[in-house]
Amino acid sequence: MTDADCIFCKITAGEIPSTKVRETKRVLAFRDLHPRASTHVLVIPKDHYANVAELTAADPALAGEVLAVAAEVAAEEGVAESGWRLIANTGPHSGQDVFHVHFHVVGGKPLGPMVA
Ligand code: DGP
Repeated sequence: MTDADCIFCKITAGEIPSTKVRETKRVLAFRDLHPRASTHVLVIPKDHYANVAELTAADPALAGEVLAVAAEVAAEEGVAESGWRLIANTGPHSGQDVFHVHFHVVGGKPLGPMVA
């Protein structure tokens, strides 16, 4: 399942370069192009789903795999103990720019209060 116009599908296909930090058969983790912290990694399912709701409705097991990879990335980045944040922007109010579901793994500094 891919979307020809999706930038993250192109990254998954190797058509756009990325700095990969972890890869499984169905999940890819790569560094954000515009990091907001020393650890800023995006974790995505390779299949195209627009957002968390689409992913969980279609394949909850895959959603679990994505979360497991996010936790593994945090551990590998050395931020498991100091703390990290998992962010999935969804829809206009969140500022979601890329409509291929992705989880930001952010850490390496105090992140401050969550904005709600
Ligand atoms: P969001 O606002 O949650 O949709 O964040 C999308 C993120 O994707 C943003 O932090 C920048 C990142 N990004 C956009 N295009 C690329 C790209 O081509 N490569 C990489 N590595 N990251 C990208």
